[in-house]
Amino acid sequence: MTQTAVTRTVLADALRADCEACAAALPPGAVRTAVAAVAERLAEPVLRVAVGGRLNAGKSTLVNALLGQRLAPTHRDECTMVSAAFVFGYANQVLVHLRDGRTQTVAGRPGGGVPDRLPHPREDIDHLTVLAVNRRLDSAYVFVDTPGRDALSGLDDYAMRSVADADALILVMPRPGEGEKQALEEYVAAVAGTHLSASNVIGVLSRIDELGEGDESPAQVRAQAVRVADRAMRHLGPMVAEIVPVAGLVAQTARGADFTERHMLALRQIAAADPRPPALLYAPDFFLDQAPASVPRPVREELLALLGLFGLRVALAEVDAGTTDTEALLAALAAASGVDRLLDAAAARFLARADPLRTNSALSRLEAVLATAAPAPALSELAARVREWRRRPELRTAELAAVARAAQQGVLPLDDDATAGLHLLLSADSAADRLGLAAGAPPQEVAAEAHRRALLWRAMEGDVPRRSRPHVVLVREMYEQLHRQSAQT
Ligand SMILES: Nc1nc2c(ncn2[C@@H]2O[C@H](COP(=O)(O)OP(=O)(O)O)[C@@H](O)[C@H]2O)c(=O)[nH]1
Ligand SMILES: [Mg+2]
Repeated sequence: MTQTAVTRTVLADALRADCEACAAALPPGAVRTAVAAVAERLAEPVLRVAVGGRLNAGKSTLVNALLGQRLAPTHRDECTMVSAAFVFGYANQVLVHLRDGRTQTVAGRPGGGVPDRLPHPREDIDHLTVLAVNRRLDSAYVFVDTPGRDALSGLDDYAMRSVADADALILVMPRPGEGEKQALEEYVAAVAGTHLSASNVIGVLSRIDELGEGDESPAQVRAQAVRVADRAMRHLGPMVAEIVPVAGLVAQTARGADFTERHMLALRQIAAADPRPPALLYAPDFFLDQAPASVPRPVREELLALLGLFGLRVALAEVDAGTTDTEALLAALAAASGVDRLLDAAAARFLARADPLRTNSALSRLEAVLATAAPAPALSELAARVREWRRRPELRTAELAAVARAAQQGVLPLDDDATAGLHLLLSADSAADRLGLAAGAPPQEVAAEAHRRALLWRAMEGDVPRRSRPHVVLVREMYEQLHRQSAQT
């Protein structure tokens, strides 16, 4: 679970050179600034990951867990309604980017993060950049906390702008129950026409501690969460790479600095109580009332706020099993929360593929600039280069996202083998991975599998509805491209 830096930047560097050449040939103005901004971001070896989802899904809590510090506001106030990117800095400051293009610097909250009040009304603010001296931040990711406002899925127009600007998305999913299916449908609708699909979206089933009746063991809760995640995964198919269940509150505590030796001591006193009240962890009030007298009520309340009943169950089991060290306990809590698995998934699916993901989102931003700019020779040249870039199989994410959506909606009917193949094509990077072969598979094997898949999809061309045919052709062409590439090596 190490967060290595973004190291591979082959595609990003080459695209950056194209942008710089174009910017140098353009007259000063908004278009040149926009192209130069794409180049500048390509020069920063970080991956921008947006965290999206509906109000109260647990996005900000999860962002704090990922950051290992409580920088994102998780209480209800106006600041949770603005997108915020968290960036390593040597000062505790917040850059307020206004809609009129100005940027104002304000002091961060004491200890770091978004202050309670901002010097501008929310409507005037485009987004925030939160600088903090953070031990985990100077690594590979910039996490962007987004506000879900009106939409059930949380991806309304405002949130979508920061999502579309990111290289990848962590979609924090609503708890199951009423509105679950509707919210998933809304997510699929909201990302129509974007590059978002299994190639750059990881789902998180959040607040898993709230599943069930409340008296289940942590293992039972996790098992139930896996079932719910599987169900959502079957529903979303190629629109998300995978869905990881996470108990965000426990994760935030496990990776943050709020749980101290004092809390550890209290836990040990609770564990040592003999007899332990049998109903101690059945309900919050039972815990508050029945914890041993040696643990003052305010500390009981803190423990409950930091861990919830789920976290308390995990923690007490750890202490019962002999854990006495705070760091060891927090490591166990992090593992039980699911956040370690999420970080592993992000490392494998995002960080390991940072080069194509960053290049892809840069191409999208360039395409947006090119779509509105007045004609200029330097821009035509850039546009031609962008079209060339987009023919590379690892950069066809927008087209593939459309295929994924068609498959998810049943417009493109696929059998299980083709579905699994499409998922891999979207969510993997190397030719072997995209074909479901072992890493380091010999070129002949890669070529043969790519050929087999190309033939399968060619055979489907006549069978699918007419409007889905272009999708089938695209996938077939991609397999042919993989075949040609591996046959050449
Ligand atoms: N029990 C529980 N509460 C959570 C969890 N994650 C967040 N919350 C609480 O839910 C509320 C909303 O969380 P927040 O992260 O601000 O949600 P957001 O609106 O999606 O950013 C806060 O009071 C959090 O403390 C969780 O995993 N378990
Ligand atoms: Mg929030």
